[in-house]
Amino acid sequence: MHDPSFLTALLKDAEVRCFREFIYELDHESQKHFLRNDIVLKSEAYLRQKRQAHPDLGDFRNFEQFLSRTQEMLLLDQYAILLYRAKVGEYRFYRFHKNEETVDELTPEEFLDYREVVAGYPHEPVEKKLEINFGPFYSLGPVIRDHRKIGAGQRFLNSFMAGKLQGEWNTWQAHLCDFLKIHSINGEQILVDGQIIQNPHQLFEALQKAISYLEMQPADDLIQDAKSFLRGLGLRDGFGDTVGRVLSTLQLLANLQEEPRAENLEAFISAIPMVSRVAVISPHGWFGQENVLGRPDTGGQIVYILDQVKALEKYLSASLTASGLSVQPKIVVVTRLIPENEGTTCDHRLEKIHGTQNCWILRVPFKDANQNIVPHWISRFHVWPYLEQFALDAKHELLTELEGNPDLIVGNYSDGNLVASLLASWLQVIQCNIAHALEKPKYLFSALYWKDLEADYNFSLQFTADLIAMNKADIIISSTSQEIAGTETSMGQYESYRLFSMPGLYKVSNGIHLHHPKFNVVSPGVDESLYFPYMQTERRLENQTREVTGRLFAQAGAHCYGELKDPDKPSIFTMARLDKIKNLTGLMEAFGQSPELQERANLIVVTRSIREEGVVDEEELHQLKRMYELITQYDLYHNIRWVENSSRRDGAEMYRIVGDRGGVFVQPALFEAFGLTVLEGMASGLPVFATQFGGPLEIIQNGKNGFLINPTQPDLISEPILNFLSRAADDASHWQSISEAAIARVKEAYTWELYSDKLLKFAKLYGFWNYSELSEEKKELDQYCNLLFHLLYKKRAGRLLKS
Ligand code: UDP
Ligand code: LCN
Repeated sequence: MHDPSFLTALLKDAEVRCFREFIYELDHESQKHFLRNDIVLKSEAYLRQKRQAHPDLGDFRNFEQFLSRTQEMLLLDQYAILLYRAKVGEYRFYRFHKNEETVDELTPEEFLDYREVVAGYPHEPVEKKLEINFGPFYSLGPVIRDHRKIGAGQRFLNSFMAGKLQGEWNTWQAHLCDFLKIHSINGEQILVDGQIIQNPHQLFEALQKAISYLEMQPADDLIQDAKSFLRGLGLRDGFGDTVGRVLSTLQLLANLQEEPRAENLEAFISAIPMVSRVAVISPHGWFGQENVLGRPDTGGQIVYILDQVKALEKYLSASLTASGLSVQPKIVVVTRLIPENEGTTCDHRLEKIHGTQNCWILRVPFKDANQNIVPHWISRFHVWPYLEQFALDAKHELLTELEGNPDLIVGNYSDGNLVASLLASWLQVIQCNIAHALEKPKYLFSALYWKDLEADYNFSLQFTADLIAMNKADIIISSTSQEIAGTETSMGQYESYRLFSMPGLYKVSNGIHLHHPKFNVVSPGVDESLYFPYMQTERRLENQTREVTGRLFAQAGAHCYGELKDPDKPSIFTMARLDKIKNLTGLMEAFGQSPELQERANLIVVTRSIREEGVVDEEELHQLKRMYELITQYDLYHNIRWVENSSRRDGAEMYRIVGDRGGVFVQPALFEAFGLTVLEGMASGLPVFATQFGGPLEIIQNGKNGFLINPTQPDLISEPILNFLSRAADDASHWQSISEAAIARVKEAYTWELYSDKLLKFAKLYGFWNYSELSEEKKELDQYCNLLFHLLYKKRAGRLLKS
């Protein structure tokens, strides 16, 4: 398409000229590939200069908006190539001719080609490239058309299936009737007895008789006495524990036959028991409970899973009891057994999860090519060759522990999701994926420069595993909606798998279908027994407060660094692992460069280790050294404290102690997929300053219950904190109102109870859909994924496996 008016439609005349000037300016930089943050910051600087020269410049809103929607810009001799975000989950690709001032629209493939050329790869004809395209497998299924509803899979499926139950009565009512016959718990048939009830009409008859009978009984009576009558009609256990509950569930089912509505379907599916055994997969390991917080980038995952299983068990126990079944749910977390345990329980086969009745960590070792157990910890970037055998071994162990198939398999992170895919295929069980953090969008240009990064990161394997697992998954739980399809101006984490190329390996033209109802936003919560508001003093332990206060502000020794000259100032508190992406060094630098901020506050940094000998990871080690350099460079020894901690209980008290003293929490990550510490800080009542890149953008409503910061430049971090602390010093109610709003935000939107309710409803609903409609389409998709796994993934992974 040749469209000279494209820019003029979007920009005013003066703005078109500025756009050209801006490109002219960028042309003088050595860089040829710009990403959005760079584009936005540079265009702001350009406009500032321009305004200085021309104070009457006028309104440039369109220009700013246009560039803030430009996600990437490639500069070639004649062209500027733009990746332009048209709306959530949708891109356009434009080629701007520098001299002619005209614009063409490019195909996505053409854009990928230009990107490879700018990155220095020789042009490879499209015919020679391996293309991966999942598009055709989704052509028949339902699609969420409205981009605002992406990630609301459960709501969509409810309406979709209620419509089917109404519109295709015969077929879908038969599906529903048959679906209710296939469930059993501990080998015992529940819900509908297929020997007695063969079709929807017979089911309706039975329901009418049962309802009439139960209506005459006292609602509070246990269902026990009515059981034999119901069984005679073909209605077995699982509809409720009391007469009132059974009556209400049977009425819901009868309503579903008479007037199928989405609310009825949701309420009915929620009431019936379909899940009692769950397998949670997190292979990477270093998974424990005491002083084991994972290794780089799996800390939050472990915290999430431990809280998740506790909440799921509680929810399942209550709902199984309410449905009249005396069954104890069982949840098994499958992870890696690591013989070199460094004093932890990581070499124990089985470990009960604290605070639960029947949840376990089951550890299965990795094996090498000779089937020998691998003894040492392995970074998450190098686990790939071990996963198939791990899945096979885990399958046997899991079946023994659960005495049968799980009802649901939940994968975590790329490795866990791949293993969950294999297990779900082998056992024919519903698979749920949780990404936690997709590495692809986290590491800039990780696909484009995969070859340079391969030795350290093995992204070719990780991204292939991601593609397989996310397409095979029945349901995908995301923590925020931007994780799926991004925002008006930024790309979603799953979205980044839709179109990309790994030069010399393959090109993905359609890697993930964001509009599929498999996506559902189910945000995690915080453990309310650990993270509660600082002012709830009656719940706090005096001796813990004293001990942790000493550790944070005064104690000397090998586990702390820095000597505060004025410990009574408010604290700027941060806590994270020392990964580069967490950008603790960025915060230290911002603090170092701002004498005003040092005047107002102390900086308190908490990490797992502050000594080189405690660190196994190269990246972490580098960050650790950089922290010491910065402290020296900016002479911060008397303004900072850097403290070790690996206890969650003490970590929780730290937030509260900072709250006591009018401090704030800062999460300065360059990118954060979700950010549990943001929730923890807010739940404790701290005003939180968190990165605008990733999940916090959705957790925090900027200025209302916290603040979003751009962590890419020191002054962009320090200024908003300084402004807030200055205002709070003059007006204590400002601090107070943000603190209260933060607590309220977590309470209303981020609880594990809400999480369990949403996840289990969705899994059950999906189970019904899967049973009724999906099988053929899914089988084809599974076959395609199998091919990718066996022909692409295993071949590459095999090379890494030393015998
Ligand atoms: N954490 C901790 N001590 C540390 C660093 C982190 O207890 O030194 C905990 C923190 O409280 C949170 C989790 O580890 O519960 C980190 O989760 P988050 O989602 O913030 O980041 P991730 O580490 O998963 O990237
Ligand atoms: C991994 C991350 O990087 C965090 O952003 C998440 O909060 C954590 O996992 C839990 O999902």
